[in-house]
Amino acid sequence: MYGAQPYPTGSHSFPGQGGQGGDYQQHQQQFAMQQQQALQHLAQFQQQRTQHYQHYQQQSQHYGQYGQYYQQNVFSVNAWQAYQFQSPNDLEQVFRGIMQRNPENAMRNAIQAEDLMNVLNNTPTIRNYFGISWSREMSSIMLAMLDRSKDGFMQWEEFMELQQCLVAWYKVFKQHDADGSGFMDAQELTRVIKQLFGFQIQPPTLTTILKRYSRVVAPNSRCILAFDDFVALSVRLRAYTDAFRKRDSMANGVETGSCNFQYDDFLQCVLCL
Ligand SMILES: [Ca+2]
Repeated sequence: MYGAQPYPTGSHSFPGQGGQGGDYQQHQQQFAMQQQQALQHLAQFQQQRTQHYQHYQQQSQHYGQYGQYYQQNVFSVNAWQAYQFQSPNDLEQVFRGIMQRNPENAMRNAIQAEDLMNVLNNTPTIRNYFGISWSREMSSIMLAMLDRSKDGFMQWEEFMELQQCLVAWYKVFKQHDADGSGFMDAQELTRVIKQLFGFQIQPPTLTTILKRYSRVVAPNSRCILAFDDFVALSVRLRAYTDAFRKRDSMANGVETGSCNFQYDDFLQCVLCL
């Protein structure tokens, strides 16, 4: 029996108990295989993450340089410091606290849009920082933006990255809200989209954006935007440009500025936000 096995196991294989030795070895092989599969999954995940960041670092001929802004600003702020926590652990405690309230969340180690809304609205330091009330709809949009695992849930890493984005965007917003009214001017928005975020969009698109996201006030029919409108716009601009870029590059190896969408693919891209 031992002779039939490719690798003699010697004293490690319970001499005299051939059957059990075989079971033990089988278990060991199974365990090694599972371990290898887990390692492969981890390597795959790390590779995807690296590709994702490489994608944001790439120069984009047709759609602008948002990647540079993202790298330099989103990762240079400290969300937990902005929220006046003592350490990142305090922010993680808030996340885990809300997660544990729903067994479905705890099972997945993640939260849902309503939980995100509750964290933003009910954590005093976070609420004071932004000074607005977040809607369920906005929370869904923000969750979808960073749902890299595509499971409809927000894991801690995705949550943390969203907080970094929000703080970075809020700093930009405040810089352009000179009178501290809580609104940004249309001209400022145009400048931020083009010069800071670096998206290359045409005047008719800007007009469309203003019609959809701004409100008109007296005097002189000024167009102004609130912070949550600014976030909704920033999320969609980023996500749709990203979706477009991916399909453009995939089709040709280089960006052409145009791409083909299948009907269902298109619906999935827009309906998830
Ligand atoms: Ca997720």
